Amino acid sequence: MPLVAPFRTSFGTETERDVLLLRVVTPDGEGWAECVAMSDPLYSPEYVDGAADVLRRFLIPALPPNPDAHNVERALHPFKGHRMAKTALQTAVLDAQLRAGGQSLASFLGAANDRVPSGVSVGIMNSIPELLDAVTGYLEEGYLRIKLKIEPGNDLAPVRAVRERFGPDLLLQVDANAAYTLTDAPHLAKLDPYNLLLIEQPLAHDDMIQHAQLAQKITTPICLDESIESAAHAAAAITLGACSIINIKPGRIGGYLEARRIHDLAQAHGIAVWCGGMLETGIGRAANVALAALPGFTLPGDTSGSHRYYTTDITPPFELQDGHLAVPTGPGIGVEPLPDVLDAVTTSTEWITI
Ligand code: OSB
Ligand code: MG
Repeated sequence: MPLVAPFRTSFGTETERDVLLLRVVTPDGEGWAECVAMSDPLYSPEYVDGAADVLRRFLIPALPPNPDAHNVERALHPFKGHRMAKTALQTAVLDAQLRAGGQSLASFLGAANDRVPSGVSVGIMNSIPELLDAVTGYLEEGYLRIKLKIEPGNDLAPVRAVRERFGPDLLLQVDANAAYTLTDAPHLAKLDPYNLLLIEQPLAHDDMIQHAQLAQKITTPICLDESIESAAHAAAAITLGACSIINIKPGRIGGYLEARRIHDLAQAHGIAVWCGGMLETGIGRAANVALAALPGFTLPGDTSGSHRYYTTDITPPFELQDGHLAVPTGPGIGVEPLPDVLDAVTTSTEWITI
């Protein structure tokens, strides 16, 4: 699916997404989920064709006879890694289970809100004027928080320009996608005066100790994304002081059950969480918006409207109302693909019977 505009991060430029959707048909009904793996293993070791392979070869054949989210999680546990593939399978089963029982995912997870505040993740631009135009457009649409992607050489100047143009009240944060090392601490400290909400994943995903050391050297709160692959990682990060905020992406950590565990753990420790994104279609977005409605999600997420990503989404589009997205109320994830749109963008289909 083509993106409305190229999305550049410190790890690469995306112009389209190769989306893997799962449709699970059980005796009780059917469910949908989206795998967030990208085409290339640049954000994480997973990639979409690898996810399809591990699903086909190992994960789907391991499904228990009467699958539900909990027994699927247990059945997939022996397989190391591949959390994006596992999330898709567990979520499709959970959607089927909830649809059969007439319960929404938001209600199942323990949502406290019927709408969630929307932030937007702004890619690295070719020039500052281009960046200021993009941010202006998003603020006019009502986005409540701006996240700037940064990388060495594209950090202080864009942050300064956006802060100067839009003033001290703008909720502003940055995401480095692991582009720095601890030796950059004095440089990253130059972001301190700009009063950022947080800096997301400044160092490598396995630099947990180094993040704790960086936290002693800068005043901007550190938020971890790539480093948090499980609730156990979240517990380690909190204990070490490696972060004071966590970006929860269900796809990265193996599912919505584990996402809820991280939420509960963080809440118990006074750590703020927010819901990240992976440029999802409406299928993945619906589930993320349900999660973001839990009470510990106290910061706006990368839960943007469908048109920030796609001209034509495969579900009815999520649209901003006063800077918020409504939490779906229907059974399961509450949305389904529009058959005609889905057909038009489908490049291949495979049925696997077990
Ligand atoms: O690091 O949060 C990230 C997109 C793809 C991969 C990684 C990231 C992102 C984003 C965009 O920042 C989030 C979104 O709007 O879906
Ligand atoms: Mg990130």
